[in-house]
Amino acid sequence: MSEYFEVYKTHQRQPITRLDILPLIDRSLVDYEKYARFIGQSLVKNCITLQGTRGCPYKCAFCHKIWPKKHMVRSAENLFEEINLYYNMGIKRFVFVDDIFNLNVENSMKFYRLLIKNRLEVQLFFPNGLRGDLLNRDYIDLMIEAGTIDISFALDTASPRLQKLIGKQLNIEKFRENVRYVCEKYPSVILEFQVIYGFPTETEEEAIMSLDFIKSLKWLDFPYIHLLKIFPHTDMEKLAMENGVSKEDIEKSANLAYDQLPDTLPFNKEFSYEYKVKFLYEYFLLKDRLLAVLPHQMRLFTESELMQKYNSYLPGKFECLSDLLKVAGITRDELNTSRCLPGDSYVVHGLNEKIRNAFPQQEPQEDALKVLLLDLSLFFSTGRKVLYDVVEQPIGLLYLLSYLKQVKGSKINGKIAKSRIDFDSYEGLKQLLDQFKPDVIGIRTLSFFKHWFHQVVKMIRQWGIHVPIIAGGPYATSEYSSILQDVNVDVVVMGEGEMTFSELIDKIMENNGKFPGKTVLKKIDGIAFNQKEKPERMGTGQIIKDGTKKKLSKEKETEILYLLTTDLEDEC
Ligand code: B12
Ligand code: SF4
Repeated sequence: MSEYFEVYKTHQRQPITRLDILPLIDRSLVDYEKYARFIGQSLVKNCITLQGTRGCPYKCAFCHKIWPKKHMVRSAENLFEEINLYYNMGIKRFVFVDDIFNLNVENSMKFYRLLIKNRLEVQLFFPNGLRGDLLNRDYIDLMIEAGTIDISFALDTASPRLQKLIGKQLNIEKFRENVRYVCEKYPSVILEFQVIYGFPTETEEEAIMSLDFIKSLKWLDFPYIHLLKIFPHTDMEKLAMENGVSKEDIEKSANLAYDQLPDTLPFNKEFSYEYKVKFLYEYFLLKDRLLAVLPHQMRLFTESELMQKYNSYLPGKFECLSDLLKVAGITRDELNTSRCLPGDSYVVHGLNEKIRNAFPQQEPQEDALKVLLLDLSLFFSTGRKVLYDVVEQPIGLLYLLSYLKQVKGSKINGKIAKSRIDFDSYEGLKQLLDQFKPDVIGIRTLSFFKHWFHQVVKMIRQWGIHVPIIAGGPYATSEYSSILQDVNVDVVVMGEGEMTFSELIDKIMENNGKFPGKTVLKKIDGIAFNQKEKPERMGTGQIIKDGTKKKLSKEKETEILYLLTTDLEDEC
């Protein structure tokens, strides 16, 4: 380990147990009309994404467990209040990012009843999973009566042995009964389904069991077979290594696209290829299946939404529904319906203004601390094409800034910017930074984008910006000690961010806008930092010494920008 590197991790921060104390997030902090052009995880545009619960008591080995073990919920009334606010603005579609929204049965049922009692004609989406074995028929009936039109069920594996091995412990029979019930009684509900392929020690028979499980369900709309990706610092990494997978293969697999076969799989390439072909031809592309599911999908979604979904789901590129039908060998006449939902359905005109009216702004003071929050969890539109390429609203950053504004008021001038949406190139990011001139930068990303994250922070430094950089969110939480080897990152916030980030900002303000010293940092729960003195920051042509910035000439800056941009586009 380098003589310049020693991580100091402070005490773990206690989770917020009553989520209702958090303010309703101030969505006027982002340009919602820009998001209306894209679908998110839910497959619809013109929606509002919410988080209803935090924390999870389960122990799935592949999970990053960025939230605490205890499951915390927003009360039914608090959720209803937020939904009602947007419903009155004309929004009808609401998406939950939760993994296990239904774990607290009582509160979630109360929430559905509130929607029904108040006659809110909403559409609810649960694209990230409900725990399928915890449902029962009454619960399912109620959630669908309340407006649920999309549910994702995560089976992961149909093998009881593997269920045990990966710590998921799903009651497979109960799960099967519930998914079947939805398929049969509510064929118009869009069903997504998650299976993982390639667990350590998984046998070919076990993999086939999962495929057969899918094939037994008539019909699933979007069944996913994810190739197992083994992420560092997860229990899956330990499990894989205990079962003979080498560290080297794990590291090599990290940079593969989601459709490339990693060497960590316990199967040979032929089997994997046949498996994929079977899945496609014996299920996904079956004419009967498509003829059954497409009319429902077309009734619920616009053509543009459907095409964005199919393009994020399959590696190909469909311009319009006819392309998809051609691949499936289906004519328009064979479908019971000829048109998708009209393109302007669910559009709310003047949404930004309506949101602004609901969240009146306090003008920041002239000397307010400028806090820029960047979400780097989407490559630029010119970058590498990846599966699951959907545009999610940056609700993590909205939570941070809404809370900060609540406690600091006009002393904060905050801005949120998301890659591809608010800046779609390195030049765009540079412009944004030049205009806003932040005093502090906070960044969120997923481990999947880590190389890009480090390139971006390096560039920020090379542009001569030496304000504190605080990393938070999924990548920072799961890999805090690797992230801190990057001299450009000052501190990492782990897990839930509101209280920790706000305390850090407090200390920066108390220190006249400068980053606090190590003695102060050590008293802030929930962070990690490098406690060794760093070497001088090495930006191209730019060195920071004792806080004195040397300015680059304009020509040099443009030259560096050009070099870095060409370099980086190869990376992504
Ligand atoms: C929505 C979602 C997606 C969406 C959108 C992702 C995106 N662009 O952000 C989609 C479907 C695209 C997606 C994809 C994937 N996802 Co995902 N996803 C989620 C999910 C369900 C919700 C995220 C969310 O909005 N949370 C709610 C908000 C409020 O939380 P938050 O953003 O984390 O913010 C809080 C804190 O983290 C912190 N914080 C956040 N940012 C910052 C910044 C600063 C400066 C600070 C101080 C604090 C801070 O404070 C916030 C408030 O407390 C999470 C699980 C979860 N329940 O969080 C997984 C999760 C983020 N995904 C995960 C993974 C692994 C993936 C995939 C790689 C899946 C795969 N097949 O392997 C793919 C990535 C592929 C791709 N092309 O992007 C992991 C990430 C682990 C990691 N280390 O990166 C998670 C945590 C699931 C898990 N438990 O393992 N995902
Ligand atoms: S994958 Fe979902 S259910 Fe499993 S431990 Fe993670 S958050 Fe919990």
